[in-house]
Amino acid sequence: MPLLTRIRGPRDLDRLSLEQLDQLAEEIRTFLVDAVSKTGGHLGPNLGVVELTIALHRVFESPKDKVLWDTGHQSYVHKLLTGRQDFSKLKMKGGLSGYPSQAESEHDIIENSHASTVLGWADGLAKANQVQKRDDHHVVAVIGDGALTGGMAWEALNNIADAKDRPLVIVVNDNERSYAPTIGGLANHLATLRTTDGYERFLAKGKDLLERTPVVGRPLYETLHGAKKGLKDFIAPQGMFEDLGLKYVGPIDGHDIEALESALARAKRFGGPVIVHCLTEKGRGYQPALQDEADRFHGIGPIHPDTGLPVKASGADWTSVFGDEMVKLGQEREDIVAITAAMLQPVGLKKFADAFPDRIYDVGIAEQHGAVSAAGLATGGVHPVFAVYATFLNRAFDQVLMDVALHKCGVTFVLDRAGVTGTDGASHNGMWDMSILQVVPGLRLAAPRDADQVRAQLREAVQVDDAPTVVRFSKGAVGPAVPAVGRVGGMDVLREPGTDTPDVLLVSVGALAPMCLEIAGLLEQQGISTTVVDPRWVKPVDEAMAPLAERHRVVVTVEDNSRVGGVGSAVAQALRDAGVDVPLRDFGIPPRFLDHASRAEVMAEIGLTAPDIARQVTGLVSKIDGRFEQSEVDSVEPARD
Ligand SMILES: Cc1ncc(C[n+]2csc(CCOP(=O)(O)OP(=O)(O)O)c2C)c(N)n1
Repeated sequence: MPLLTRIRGPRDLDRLSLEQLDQLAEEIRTFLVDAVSKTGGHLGPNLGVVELTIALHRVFESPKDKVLWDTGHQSYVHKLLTGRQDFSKLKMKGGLSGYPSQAESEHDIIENSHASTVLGWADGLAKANQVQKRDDHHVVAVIGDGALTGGMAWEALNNIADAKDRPLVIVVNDNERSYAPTIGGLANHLATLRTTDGYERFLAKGKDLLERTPVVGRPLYETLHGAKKGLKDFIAPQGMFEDLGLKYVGPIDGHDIEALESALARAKRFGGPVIVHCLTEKGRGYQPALQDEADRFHGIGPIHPDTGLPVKASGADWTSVFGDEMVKLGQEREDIVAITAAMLQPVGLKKFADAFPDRIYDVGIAEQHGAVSAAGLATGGVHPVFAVYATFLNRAFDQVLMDVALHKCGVTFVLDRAGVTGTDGASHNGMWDMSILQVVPGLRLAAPRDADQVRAQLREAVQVDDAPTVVRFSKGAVGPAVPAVGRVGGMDVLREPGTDTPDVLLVSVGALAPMCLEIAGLLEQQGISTTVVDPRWVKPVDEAMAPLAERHRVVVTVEDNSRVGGVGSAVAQALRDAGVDVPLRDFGIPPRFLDHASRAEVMAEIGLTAPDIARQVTGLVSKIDGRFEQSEVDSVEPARD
């Protein structure tokens, strides 16, 4: 009789025997492999936390107690145990989110999915419990050894440790990996803890042994126990956490439900901040994941469940174009080094790392540190290329501004997954970079439109040695080359208007070039002549932009970035500064958080499609010169599939 389908909420776990809990764990693993192989998602991390999640929900009473997940990619089991078992549309429009989601469940609290924040959240929630005297409410935060490499986690620990009487349980989910094996001194420390027979276990064993020794036994045990810290460090070097003032429990076998429950129950009773160190295995129970050296199936697309092989062969993508060019640059220039924040493979730096193992730095999930360290590297005479997802650069804004730009450091930031990414939801869209970076003095920002431009602009970027440069590109497959038909200033002309008195100047940003050409085609059908220009470097605005704009009746900008403060705003400002009064219309992402759905669905929902934009531009032209009837404007929008 299957158990999983009978679990409607965490309290249904209470009446299960240990044996049944083990059966449930097995059912959950089967479910995860079956479901996630169809939709794609974070398989490896979830396979690793099955027992841990069961134990957490038996010991704590969610939602009264707050069970918090760092990053949230490992919350699928939590979803299953809190009434969400329809995974058929995981990460798809209308289906379950790939992360915790307040809209989905009262059991979900944090949905940011940017790593290393959970301890800050836990600190705040524990303070709120204390200040409101809710003594029977608990806060438990689960953080991976990877997320623990982030500075924010340590800022929080510093605060958490300050209040000895404020209960807070921190579960370190130690699987020794971020995507790849976790790096650094902290990882080494955890490894020492992992391999040492825990102090608690030593004491238990010792007590047992000594108590069986008449006369000297008991007093000796007491003396040993009294010696406490020195002895503890001798037996199990848990010093770092305990020195901070945090009770340390562990290491615990993270796949032994009974041991987990016992440790968590003790931690819950403790009455102060306590760390429960759990050892888990990423990809547990699924051979293809366990055999995947790169990342244990951290995040996958649809796969054949029996083999773990992808259903669709992946074509050339933006990331690999960048990765291959980096290897060439590395061969040509010994001063080029690369940085990743715990995402070597996803950002395309694996080949570079293999070719130049002494010139790659994995800094951990530490984007801020990565940026400052890059400033140091540049000041020291080399040229760092820091490859990072666009959304995660948000973390390092101040460092880009105050360390890299203010110090005129030649650092190149390569922003992968820029623009709408879709299925990972609000937090993963790279839709802020071109706004926040606009304000950075001296920074130059490139938005390549195709693979050739990625290569060319990366090369241009690493030539700049006295200012930050940024190259941003999209997620997924890179389309065919979009050839230039001319050049104005530093800008590529992608389409000439075919008249000396053109109507529209369409400024296309990055990967949206094919869509912009389609818009121009639709406009032409309406008799609206259009120049399409790709500025290539969108910051600073090219000096040729204003004179070019002046020759048109309307300027239209199209970007996959927030409309607020993005390229459109910058172009508008440049035109104003130059005294050019041509009306400008800027198309981009509205300033709101976007629900998860496919990229195409999101783009359609926010009106970033060729027909939508063409229709609006037709309306605008019509308003300016009264050329069209409303029915003609409406007709620009062909029926959608
Ligand atoms: C600020 C930030 N940088 C990078 C990432 C991408 N990322 C998601 S999960 C992950 C690894 C997390 O490792 P760990 O915390 O140990 O969890 P595990 O997947 O091993 O369970 C990374 C780097 C992120 N979510 N947030």
